[in-house]
Amino acid sequence: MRAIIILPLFIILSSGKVIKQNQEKELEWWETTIFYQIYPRSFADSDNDGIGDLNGITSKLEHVKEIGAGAIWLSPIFQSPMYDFGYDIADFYAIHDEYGTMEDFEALLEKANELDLKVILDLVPNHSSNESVWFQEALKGNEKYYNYFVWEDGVIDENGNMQPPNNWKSQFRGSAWEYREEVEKYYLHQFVIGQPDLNYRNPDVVDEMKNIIRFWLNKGVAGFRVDAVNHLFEVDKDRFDGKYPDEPLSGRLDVDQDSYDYYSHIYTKDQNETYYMVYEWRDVLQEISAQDGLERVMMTEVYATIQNVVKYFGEGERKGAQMPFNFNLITDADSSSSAADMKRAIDKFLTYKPVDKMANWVAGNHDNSRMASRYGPSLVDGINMIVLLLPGVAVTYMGEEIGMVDGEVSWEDTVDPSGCNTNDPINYYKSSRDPERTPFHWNAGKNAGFSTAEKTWLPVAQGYETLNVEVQKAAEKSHLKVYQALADLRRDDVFRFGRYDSLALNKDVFVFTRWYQGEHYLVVVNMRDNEYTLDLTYFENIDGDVTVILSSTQSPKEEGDRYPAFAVPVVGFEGLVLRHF
Ligand SMILES: *[C@@H]1O[C@H](CO)[C@@H](O)[C@H](O)[C@H]1NC(C)=O
Ligand SMILES: *[C@@H]1O[C@H](CO)[C@@H](O)[C@H](O)[C@H]1NC(C)=O
Ligand SMILES: CC(=O)N[C@H]1CO[C@H](CO)[C@@H](O)[C@@H]1O
Ligand SMILES: [Ca+2]
Ligand SMILES: [Ca+2]
Repeated sequence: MRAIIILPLFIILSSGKVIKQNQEKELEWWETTIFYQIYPRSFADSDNDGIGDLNGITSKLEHVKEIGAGAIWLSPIFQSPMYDFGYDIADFYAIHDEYGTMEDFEALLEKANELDLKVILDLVPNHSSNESVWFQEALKGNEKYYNYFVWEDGVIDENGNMQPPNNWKSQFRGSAWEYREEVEKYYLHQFVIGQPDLNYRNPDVVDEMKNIIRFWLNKGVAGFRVDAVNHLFEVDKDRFDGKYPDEPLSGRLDVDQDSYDYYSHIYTKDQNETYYMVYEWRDVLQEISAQDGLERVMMTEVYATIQNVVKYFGEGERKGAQMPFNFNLITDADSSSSAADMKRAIDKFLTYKPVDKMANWVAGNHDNSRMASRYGPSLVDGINMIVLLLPGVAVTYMGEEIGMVDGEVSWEDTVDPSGCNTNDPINYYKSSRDPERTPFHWNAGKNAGFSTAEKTWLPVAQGYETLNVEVQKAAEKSHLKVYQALADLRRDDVFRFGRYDSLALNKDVFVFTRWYQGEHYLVVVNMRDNEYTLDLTYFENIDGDVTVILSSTQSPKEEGDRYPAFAVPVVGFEGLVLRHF
């Protein structure tokens, strides 16, 4: 009976135009690479002040190369008063002094170049810093810079007190408006008070941001990850008699009125002008690429509906971002997910993305609890198998290659505004992003080899004595070794061009296949601590035996072990890459 069901499916799959296109297409450097995200404050500290820096990163680039990544993406390195740890930029054209100098950055680029690693910077276009020259000039009444920001009159309440213009809330709680006596107006800040939003309805701001992009591309960076891009535009207030309208309630009852999630952000997010802005930035990237032939990339950070996320790819002739980040492995699945949930989370992006665009896979970043904590340490290899072997670009947040977990950061040590603004010494940790930002674990030495300072900017997470790069390099089997093997496998044509199919074999076991020109692989991830014997012949063309190519750290299987495809045993949380000959 199975043959009858599967046969027509096979014909449809193997006769489609899409397949031919994929097979014939020459891939750009970014389409086959792994992007490794570095949070500069926490990677390596070269001068031992407890804060990571550029020279630290340069000294550790070999690690990035060794694990098999081809590009680094640096979280912001620009001059900043650090109210939001670099996402509040005071000078978009300068390096933050705690991180080093422009010469240090140039040295980093040179070293990266030697190692054939591309460097991507974080562009934070939505806002600048209240300590930027632009904002200071605005307060002094310099009209050019005054118009760089979004200003509005306050309203007088029944008691005669001045109140913010409307109910818009900051992503970090409280009003999104802050009063400045100097100009007797409120300015908009969708994020912290120190992050005044830039006014994208002003062509000068649009030009300035394009110049910033050109400045760094001309220095030799290969592209940008663009922060919070769906917050760029606020609604056009001329459509509302010149006053920004209140946002409606979201209906969520689990959060209070000062919380961002209490409202539905129909006027401050996902405005359609945003997409056109991104297309224009892509034009700037193309302009530089035309000079030397190297394709420059843009990745957009947008937490939005999948329909809105894929709009950043562009429309018809209008090219947009090559990688609108796919956060579904962060937002739609975790340790409580079933295999079916996992399948759905993965299929979501693949289903909505345009057929001729690449998917991308992101399981963690500096804003979300670490992958090993969300999925549980036992699933680290399994999730890395998914991220690195699915069709598309892989993104790794530093530490995922060794399975780093969230650090514990006490209320006293908490520095993230998202945690501090809760003013809640008990529940702050639910909002704080410090746990996923604790220093990188290099070895079992002082401060995990990150720094020899007495105190590091965030405490080092517990357990680093056994969970670190040095230990995992020396071990026979480790997350690091599995990761390296995956990065190698990824170079094979089957993972670059191969077709994809997946199944939830039962409530716990997720399996996908990749095949190309007679090569056929299966990736098995058991998401629970249950044992099973799997029948993999549910997949088209899988019969006879399968051979173990790679197994997770806790797996009892060895490379080369063979099993009949209709009876493959798996232990709890096991991850396997199998080959069918
Ligand atoms: C910038 O905003 C922060 C609050 O985030 C405040 O503490 C600081 O004084 C402000 N600086 C200036 C120059 O307005
Ligand atoms: C944005 O959408 C609105 C309503 O759908 C439309 O009227 C407007 O022209 C669009 N703006 C742009 C820049 O495409
Ligand atoms: C999810 C999120 O907010 N990510 C980034 C968005 O931008 C803000 C402000 O720049 C950053 O703090 C976040 O890291
Ligand atoms: Ca330092
Ligand atoms: Ca904005």
